[in-house]
Amino acid sequence: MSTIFSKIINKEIPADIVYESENILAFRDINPQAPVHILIIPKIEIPKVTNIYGKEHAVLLGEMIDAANKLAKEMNIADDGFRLVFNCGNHGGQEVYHLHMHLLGGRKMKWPPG
Ligand code: DGP
Repeated sequence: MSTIFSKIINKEIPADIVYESENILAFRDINPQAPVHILIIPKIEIPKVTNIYGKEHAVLLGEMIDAANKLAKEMNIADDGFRLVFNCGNHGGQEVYHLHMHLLGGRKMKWPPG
């Protein structure tokens, strides 16, 4: 089932897009939890982590990590470090069922997460 992120991919609703390629899109989270909070998503509709199959999606996931590294450098958070997060399902705190990787940085993160 399509989500609000499909509308962002199709440019039907606005988003602060910071990176786009044929396969992925990255835009600023509407409710940022850190000075830098970007969502990196595949353009194809994969609901959540449990729908990822290594052989099929390995290149796509690699591209998402490449984008995170590129954006982290651009936003000057690469040296201090950052956090990449996939929330999966109810206990994982997932709200939008279109796969997305959170890139969080610009402050010291706590562990364990809440
Ligand atoms: P998660 O809880 O992992 O499913 O995170 C979903 C994130 O998506 C949440 O941090 C808020 C963000 N979000 C939800 N709707 C929109 C939207 O319409 N635009 C943007 N930019 N972010 C959104």
